[in-house]
Amino acid sequence: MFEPDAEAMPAEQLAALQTQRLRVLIDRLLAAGGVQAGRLAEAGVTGGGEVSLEDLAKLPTTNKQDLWDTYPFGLLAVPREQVVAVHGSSGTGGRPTLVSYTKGDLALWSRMCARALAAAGAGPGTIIHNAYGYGLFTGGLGIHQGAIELGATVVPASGGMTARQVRLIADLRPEILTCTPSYAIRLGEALAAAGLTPETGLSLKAGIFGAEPWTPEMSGRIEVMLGLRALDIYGLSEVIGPGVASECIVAADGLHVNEDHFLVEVLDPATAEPLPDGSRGELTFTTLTKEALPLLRYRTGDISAVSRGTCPCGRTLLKMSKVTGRNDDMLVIRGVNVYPSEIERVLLSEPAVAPDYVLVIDERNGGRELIACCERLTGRTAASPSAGRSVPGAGADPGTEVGGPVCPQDELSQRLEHRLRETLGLRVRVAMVPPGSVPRTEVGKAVRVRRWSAGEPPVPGLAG
Ligand code: DLL
Repeated sequence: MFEPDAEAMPAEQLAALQTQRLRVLIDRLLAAGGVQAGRLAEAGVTGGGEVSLEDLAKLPTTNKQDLWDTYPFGLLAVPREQVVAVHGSSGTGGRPTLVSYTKGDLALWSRMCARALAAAGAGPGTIIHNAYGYGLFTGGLGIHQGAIELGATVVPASGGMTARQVRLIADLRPEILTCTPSYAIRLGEALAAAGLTPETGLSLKAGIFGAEPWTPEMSGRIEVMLGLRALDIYGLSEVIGPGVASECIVAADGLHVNEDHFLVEVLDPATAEPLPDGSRGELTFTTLTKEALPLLRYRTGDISAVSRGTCPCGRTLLKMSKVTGRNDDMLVIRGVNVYPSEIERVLLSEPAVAPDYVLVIDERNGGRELIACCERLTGRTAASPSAGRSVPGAGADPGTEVGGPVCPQDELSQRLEHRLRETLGLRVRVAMVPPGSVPRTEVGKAVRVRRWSAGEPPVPGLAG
């Protein structure tokens, strides 16, 4: 553990620390004035001293709209001159969400990312290949600063230029890979094409993947392809970036939330009422110690559940389950609500299907038909199981079809269509497209859903 005193703190001590930090935060918000102070005053809160953790649900919330309304610096709780960096995300509709950091915030963020790296087994000197994009996106620089804080050796590969990344991985032999799960697949394919697989001595031991939803099925595929343990890391620009929560390599069954700094609640997305542990709802965070942009009860839109208890790794920090999607990712197809991740789970449960896919909403004839475009797995996208869970069907010679007895395309599509209808109650057309048709992520987050309203299909190889 990077900060064992905090990460393995007894529950009562943690609650006392959170209470004390919450009170200080409320005093700071009131003193800063602006939107959050106004809402606190409306709720009748005049000072932090009167607030306890039990009162949290009565306090006002914040959301992305507040950041947009006050763009770019309206929610600052420090003088503008104390901001040493800004980051953000391009966000929905092209509107950037910008967030600010003081020197103290950057130091905190580095420690949170150092915790995540240490939880994956990294330590001083461990070589970390960081393929999260560097720039306004928080992934690249967040992990970079965390690696330095830990004393590890970071390779700032950033996203894209995959051939160069293959070369760097071959030459520098990193143990840890950090990137989005969709880019891990892209990299795995490129490494395999260059003859670098777990069998030929790929050096990777753990991967820290996040920034987009990914299922356990996707995780299993990545583990087989790259011969590493695939761990999840979660975060969002508004709260700090990556490092809000991350999985440990010991248990790898949920993400430890750094709740000494980020107080977490799970709310009913419709009513905003708090939900009990174990129930899935909207993750809501209060940043207890951030200076430039402290946020009270920030509603993320991300769906997950939390559970408490001491982990075999020794951490007492509660765990959140994998984020299955965002409120606004939900597709409504002929009255059925479905998250892309639910479809992913069904598609990837079929060993003959490659791990990349794209969902097309066909709106050409005034309707809303859903088409799942998948590729058949070939030797290029397969590798023998050597670490983690084994995936049936993996391990073929390059260039051969894998996935058990070769079945015709039509039969495979029909099987998947049947399974999707059984599991989700949804009629989905499954189109098997030629290898290489599904667009690969070169940088950043995968776009899993595309609309088709007129003209050429959005996925080459997809017939009308
Ligand atoms: O994606 C921060 C990050 C960078 C996290 C690198 C992990 C690794 P934003 O660009 O602001 O920040 O996007 C935040 O991405 O609200 C979620 O919807 C989604 N997201 C982030 N991590 C995960 C994850 C970064 N592990 C938004 N699983 C969040 C599912 C994730 N979704």
